[in-house]
Amino acid sequence: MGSGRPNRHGMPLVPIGQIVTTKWPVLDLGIQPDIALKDWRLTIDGEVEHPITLDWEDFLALPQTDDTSDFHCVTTWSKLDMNWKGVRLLDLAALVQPKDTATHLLCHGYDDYTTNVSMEEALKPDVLLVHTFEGKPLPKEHGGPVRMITPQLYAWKGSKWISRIEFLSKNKLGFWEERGYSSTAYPWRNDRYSH
Ligand SMILES: Nc1nc2c(c(=O)[nH]1)N[C@H]1C(S)=C(S)[C@@H](COP(=O)(O)O)O[C@H]1N2
Ligand SMILES: [Mo]
Repeated sequence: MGSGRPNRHGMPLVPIGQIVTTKWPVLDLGIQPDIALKDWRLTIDGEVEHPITLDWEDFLALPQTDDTSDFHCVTTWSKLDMNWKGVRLLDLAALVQPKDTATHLLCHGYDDYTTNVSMEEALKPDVLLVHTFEGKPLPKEHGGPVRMITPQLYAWKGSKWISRIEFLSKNKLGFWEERGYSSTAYPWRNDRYSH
């Protein structure tokens, strides 16, 4: 299905070993935390000049980005043309000002999930912390109120129910990365597992 057509980055629309689905499966660790908007907080800290904790109002006051991108799950399904609204990680980084020593992030979820992303990947303009999907609040089972998306990496790099972004001066593995999944997770290189 359209695998010969390139995506907007000039890469094959459907990466190697992936199959397009129109469904949206739910993957989690068996916990779907319930976070009321009044209790929601996002902390950004670690190797940054200005650590911050945002509440819901602060978050919505930041520049909002609307974008349509694809979602590639390592379990081989890809879902195309997903419309999102949220805040670019790039814009959050501008607020906290990562130090020169920052090389990676470790993203933490309210379910104690963790996943690592290199600065180079995290600062791509389609990496968003989203609160809206197809014009409606992001459903809890998909990580609402706010999750991260990483359209150019396998989807496990996007923490659902994101609570903290920790900038790091050296790479640190997250939940799946410690269990044999790739630290880099690049779909167009079939980069699923660590070696
Ligand atoms: N906090 C948290 N984020 C998570 C996960 C999780 O278990 N907890 N699962 C990851 C995995 S393995 C995938 S494939 C995607 C799935 O997102 P979805 O359930 O919205 O399809 O979320 C990722 N982010
Ligand atoms: Mo996954």
